Amino acid sequence: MAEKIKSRWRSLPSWAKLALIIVLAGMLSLSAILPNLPPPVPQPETPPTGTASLLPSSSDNPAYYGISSSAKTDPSFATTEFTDWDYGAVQSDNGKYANDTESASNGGYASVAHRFTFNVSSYDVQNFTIHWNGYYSFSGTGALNRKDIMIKNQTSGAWIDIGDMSTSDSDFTYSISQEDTADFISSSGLIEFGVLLVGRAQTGFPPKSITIKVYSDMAELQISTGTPPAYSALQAGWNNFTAWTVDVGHTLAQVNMSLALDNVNWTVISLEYSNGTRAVLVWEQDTNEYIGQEGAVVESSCTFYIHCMEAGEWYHNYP
Ligand SMILES: [Ca+2]
Ligand SMILES: [Ca+2]
Repeated sequence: MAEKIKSRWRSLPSWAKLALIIVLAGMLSLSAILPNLPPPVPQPETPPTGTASLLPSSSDNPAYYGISSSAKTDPSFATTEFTDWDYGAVQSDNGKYANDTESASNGGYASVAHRFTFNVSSYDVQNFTIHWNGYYSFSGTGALNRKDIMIKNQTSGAWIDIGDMSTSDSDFTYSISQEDTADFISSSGLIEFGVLLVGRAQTGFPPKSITIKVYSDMAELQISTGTPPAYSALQAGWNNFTAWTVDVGHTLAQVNMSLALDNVNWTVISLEYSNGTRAVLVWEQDTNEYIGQEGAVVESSCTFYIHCMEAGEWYHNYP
């Protein structure tokens, strides 16, 4: 019986095979044509790739302020969380500032800091750039000891001075290279930077005093995330996965050419559109030709179902 069907199939002209496949694909679900097509299997989620901009928020990326009457050397004493108003202020560079003040007199010190933490534990961080916008002010009689922008090396625990705040509202960015990135992410997935202002009032009579103030207009962490996988690992049997961006706009005939470049031994390609319709290409073992909907175009939300005779790697290169 099977042999009979096979020989009848062979005797059909290509246009008839094509018509039959299209009709069947249209009328029946694909599993009816191809009984061994498995239900869609969720693929392991790949980490988000591209870029992301993280902003301070109470829930994910908490920020803190600190004021002290001693001479601090880094922003770690900033442990009081920002108010809701402060969080709102530092979301954008718009002249609304999270600001904190400290005063000192007669030889005393004043320190003010803002500390920003960003949780990147759900990202595959390749490298990142910190962005701070703001300024400081100093008034009175005395000396300014520090006006530093600092980042914490989470491996050594040391805060590193990476720049200075200025007295006029200005932008500051600083990038960490890919080779150093791991040192700046804590075991719990935090990247931390901050600003520190330290001054000392002059001694003398009558007593001298100073007032120092930090203004943060915006704080942001820009990250480059993940590298996309280089190829789709195909197993013998059925494989299903979402079409890659590079596949979009190509026809199934071009998909076949791309698979051929990588010597992928496939027998059926089914392309499922978001509305549930499918296009099919079948490799004809007897004639070494494909038949089916070669003109069907891959769309961004398409799912590929590819049946392979053996394992292979598809690099999605299009000649
Ligand atoms: Ca500004
Ligand atoms: Ca602002």
